Amino acid sequence: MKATTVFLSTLLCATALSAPSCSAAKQPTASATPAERLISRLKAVESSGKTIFGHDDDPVYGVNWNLDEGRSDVRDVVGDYPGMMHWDLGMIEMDSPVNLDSVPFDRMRTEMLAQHARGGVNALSWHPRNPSDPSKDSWQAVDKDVVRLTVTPGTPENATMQKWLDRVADYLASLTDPAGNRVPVIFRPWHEMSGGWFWWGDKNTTTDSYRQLWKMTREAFDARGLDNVVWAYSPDAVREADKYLNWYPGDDMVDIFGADIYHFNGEEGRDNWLALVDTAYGAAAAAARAKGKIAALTETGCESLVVTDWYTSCLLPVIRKYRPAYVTVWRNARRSVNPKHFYVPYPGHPAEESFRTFYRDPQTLFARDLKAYN
Ligand code: BMA
Repeated sequence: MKATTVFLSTLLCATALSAPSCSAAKQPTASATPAERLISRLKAVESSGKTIFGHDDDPVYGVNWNLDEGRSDVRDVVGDYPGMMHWDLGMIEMDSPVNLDSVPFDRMRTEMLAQHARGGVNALSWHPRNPSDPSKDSWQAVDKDVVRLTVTPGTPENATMQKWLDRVADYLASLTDPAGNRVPVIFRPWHEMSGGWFWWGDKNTTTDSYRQLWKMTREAFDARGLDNVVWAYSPDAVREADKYLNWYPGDDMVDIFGADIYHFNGEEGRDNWLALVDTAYGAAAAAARAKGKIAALTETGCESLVVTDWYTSCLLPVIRKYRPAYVTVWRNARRSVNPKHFYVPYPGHPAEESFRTFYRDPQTLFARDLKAYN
């Protein structure tokens, strides 16, 4: 499907929809790092006016299966894997062999390498435990001062976070192809900070401490010489565009401007979602344009697909209007664990047809389409 061959050198700067800053979108040289090469690919996608489709935890479990090999709810419905696979590192900080959603980290690595080998892209978020009390998860803000304590040298929280960042860095360093080359990954730390639900979120910290937490993270990876990390900034849906950059850590620390914007309340929620996309994604796109960086809808979706034509009546018009480099929908939780928590249809679900139409649309890029963007 959509088998147009796209050469980076001819594509960049070639269309009215070109990357925000053409000078920044150069063809990578042989000495480019894996991160620089991924940035160039994403800019080429943006310049072509197309959008990569992404799905969280795609090939490791689905609504009716768990840890099968070679399976994906997306693939079961459309015959191809998503162009992007999104993952979460939560619990790696505790040295756990499985993440917070019971995905073995070894299997996650194998799938990330397979996705890279088929021409696809990988992205990671991280829901770490609370460094003030690691028995508490990301959503439990036991101490409102936790971010300040975490970024202050000499505190137990700071020592804990340094150790945790080292474990994340070990994992990122272990993402190598069979020839030993590091595989690039989008890393989206400290996400949805504009909301109050995480210990690093707006209700629990100051914007200054937040920015220091980002800087600490970035410096820890840089000190390890990681050259395969592309950094994504992703507030939740801000209701006022001028708030979007409140937590922004700086041009030297971010490559992608994102926004996490979910569709709630079924049919009735349509207008609200569209308005939030206009405001929050609009702010992300404007920042990306102004700074010559990439813009993406970093999380979205309509839980249970209660709007059965959501892919064609909601998401497709939005990506045609804004042309983000990628969109990511959230995970298809196993029915036995959380029966309503899924965002792509599985075989037999009434949203299948809408999703197939979305897949066939020339605007959307799935794994096979991405081979053209090398
Ligand atoms: C959330 C939910 C949780 C999950 C977390 C990390 O939004 O899906 O059930 O544990 O993401 O994947």
